[in-house]
Amino acid sequence: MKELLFSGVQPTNVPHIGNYIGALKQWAELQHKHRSLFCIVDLHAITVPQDPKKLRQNILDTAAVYLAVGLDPKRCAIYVQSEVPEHVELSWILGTIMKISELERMTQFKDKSKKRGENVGVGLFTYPALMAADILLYDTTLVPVGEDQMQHVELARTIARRFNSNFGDTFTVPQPLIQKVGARIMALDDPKVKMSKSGAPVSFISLTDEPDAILKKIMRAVTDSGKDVVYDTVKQPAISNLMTIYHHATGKNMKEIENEFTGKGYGDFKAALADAIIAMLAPIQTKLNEYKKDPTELGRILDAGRDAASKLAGEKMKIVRERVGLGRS
Ligand code: ATP
Ligand code: LTN
Repeated sequence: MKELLFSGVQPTNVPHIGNYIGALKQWAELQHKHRSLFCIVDLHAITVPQDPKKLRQNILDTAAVYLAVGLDPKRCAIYVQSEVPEHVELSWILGTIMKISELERMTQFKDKSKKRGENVGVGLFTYPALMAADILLYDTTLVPVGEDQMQHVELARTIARRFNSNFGDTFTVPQPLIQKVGARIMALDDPKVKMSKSGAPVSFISLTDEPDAILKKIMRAVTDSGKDVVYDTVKQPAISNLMTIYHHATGKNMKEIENEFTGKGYGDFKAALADAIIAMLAPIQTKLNEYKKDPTELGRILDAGRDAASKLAGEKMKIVRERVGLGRS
């Protein structure tokens, strides 16, 4: 089967090295192998309150990040979710065959709603229906995401099968694609929680952090009670997390990293890690500044992406409406 790749990032803040290692880095590699759509999921972003002005800016900045990490608009479509309204239409339809109990099981909903207390909108609950729509609308075969999104992709698979069995074969059942190492980068200040854009600034390194800030954050990062640079995610979760970042920044495997720091302490390792992150981000930051200076080019790329996605989405929705019996023939 011809593969089609779909993925997205929420324009909630500047992406961090967890987003890069878990998702964006593999997108840049995969676009060379498969047809790809990369979406800026602004409708998902508003499932928690956003400042409208900042949201608009974040949408453009996220597009610039996509380009800066190496996405090539000649190889893939880059576009804004809300500019292709079929996502919302399909989301509504899929929501009618999703079970409340399925949505109640979603870890992201449980975590985010716990943090927000009473102030939880229905959109945060039905978020997975929109994500399933994003994926199924294009007959996506592969969804490259971080580990935290696995459960949502699983639910999209379940819903594709359910729709196909209720209404006849309509949707391709997608596969998640997860990095072997680095699918879940943990917060620098707490190796028990995932690095997140909505966490405290000391908990993540954003793709736009300056060298000084990177050094400070890495030096302050929590470590384990031991002192050896050894990869053991159970006994040494904090250092193993930092080693995972080092692995992605340098290309060295865990054995090579352990050998490099035998007889040296966490201090030496952290200094080398900060240097490696600074070097990994430098070319991305240079490109990012160039794209941010050229909003016209950015607009042209997003227009072309929207047109390509709209064409596919329009064709698919015609079939879906007919299968469900909506409207008139
Ligand atoms: P927010 O805090 O606003 O929910 P987030 O940091 O979780 O943001 P998303 O926009 O939800 O980021 O995720 C974008 C992509 O990055 C997804 O594929 C997600 O799985 C991946 N990702 C997010 N956090 C991490 C992480 N800590 N490690 C690896 N991948 C991650
Ligand atoms: N829910 C994802 C973002 C997202 C996505 C998607 C990822 C929305 N739609 C479709 C892959 C495929 C997140 O929070 N990271």
